[in-house]
Amino acid sequence: MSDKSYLDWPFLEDHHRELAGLLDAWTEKEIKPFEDDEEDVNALSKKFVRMLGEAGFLQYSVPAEYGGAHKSLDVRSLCICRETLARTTGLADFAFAMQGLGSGAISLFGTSELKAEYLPKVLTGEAIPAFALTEPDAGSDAGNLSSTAVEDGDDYILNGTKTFISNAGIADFYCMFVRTSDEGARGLTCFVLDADTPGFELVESLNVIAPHPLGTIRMTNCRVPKSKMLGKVGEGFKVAMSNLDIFRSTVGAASLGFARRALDEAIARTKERHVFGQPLSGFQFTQGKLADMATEIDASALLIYRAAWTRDCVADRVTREAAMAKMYATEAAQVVIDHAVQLFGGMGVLVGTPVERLYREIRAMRIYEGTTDVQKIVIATQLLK
Ligand code: COS
Repeated sequence: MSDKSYLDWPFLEDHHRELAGLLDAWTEKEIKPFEDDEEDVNALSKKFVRMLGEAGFLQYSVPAEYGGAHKSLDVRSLCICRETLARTTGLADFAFAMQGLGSGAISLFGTSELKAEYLPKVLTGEAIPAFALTEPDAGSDAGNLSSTAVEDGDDYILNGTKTFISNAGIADFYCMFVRTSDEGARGLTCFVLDADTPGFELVESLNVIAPHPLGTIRMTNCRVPKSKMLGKVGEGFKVAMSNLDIFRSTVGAASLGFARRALDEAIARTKERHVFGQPLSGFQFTQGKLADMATEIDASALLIYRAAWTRDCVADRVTREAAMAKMYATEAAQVVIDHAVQLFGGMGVLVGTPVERLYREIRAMRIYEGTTDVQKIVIATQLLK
């Protein structure tokens, strides 16, 4: 059983503690039976979205005016949900996270009409959203993307290709970032594009080491009304980065969930495994590893809940704090999980064991929503301003 003492930290309130307990019990009962299932991730992810919606946990993905639990997105609740789900399965965490990240641009920048049209369906799990920023030639350098939107009367005509898009193929709508002028990062604009818009297509699904719904999509002369714009013309980069400022801390939280699970598994294994006449846990080499793992976990949690609390209670702009939390927690979790694999020996690389799954799950976290290298640039940019 994971250490829960962090729930008493002053960053959290009683309703967070209550949520952690409720979701933990629900996950154990409802999600755990699917822990090893990697067969049809698109179908399973959709199922998880429905289940999370029916159980009421998607109320953390939208603001209160549209059925959510809090006036605005509460980052501490999002972190608790991701950390709790990730301890059991990365796919359930993914399904939860994408409801918030995919619709975050609407929650933050949408008109009241757009919020009323999309957010209630995100809350119930009836609609699946996606965040479409990355392109074949613009990943880390997101401000350099080349998909276009050209004004045509009351509409814009969108063209271009996006890749590594989570929920590609199963999403009902996409918050789509496109270029409306040549002014670099200041020339981007965001639109909501419905998946059934003529000219929109899934090009291919992408299969990655920890499978989840992911793919490449293409827009060919997709007509979108101006009323579906999020923010103003030229504000697309700001819309994307403000969204990431909220969700980057939660990527850290999911990694923290993976790391906590790895430590739990390692403690149980080293107590029960006997070598040279005593439990593995009796050796100081083992104890040193366990101590390092626990310390990295607490350090990550402190940075994550500091960033989340700052966003919820102190400041709108948490670019530095969120980048630090994401960078530290994802890198630390990779090391923690690697230690767990080593302590398991041969069993640690056997396909289907929990630590083997965690080893695959954690790798992408150091890349998506901004690589560790991008987080360093973001932090340094803030320091040097
Ligand atoms: N929140 C709100 N607005 C932001 C923002 C944030 N976190 N980051 C940038 N912006 C705004 C800037 O303030 C600027 O707006 P103004 O013209 O009104 O000042 C606009 O977006 C363009 O940003 P610019 O690139 O000029 O920003 P900076 O000089 O502040 O930052 C870096 C430079 C490299 C740090 C920035 O381009 C960046 O964050 N790049 C990383 C992109 C990224 O995360 N890639 C991975 C995507 S993973 S899906």
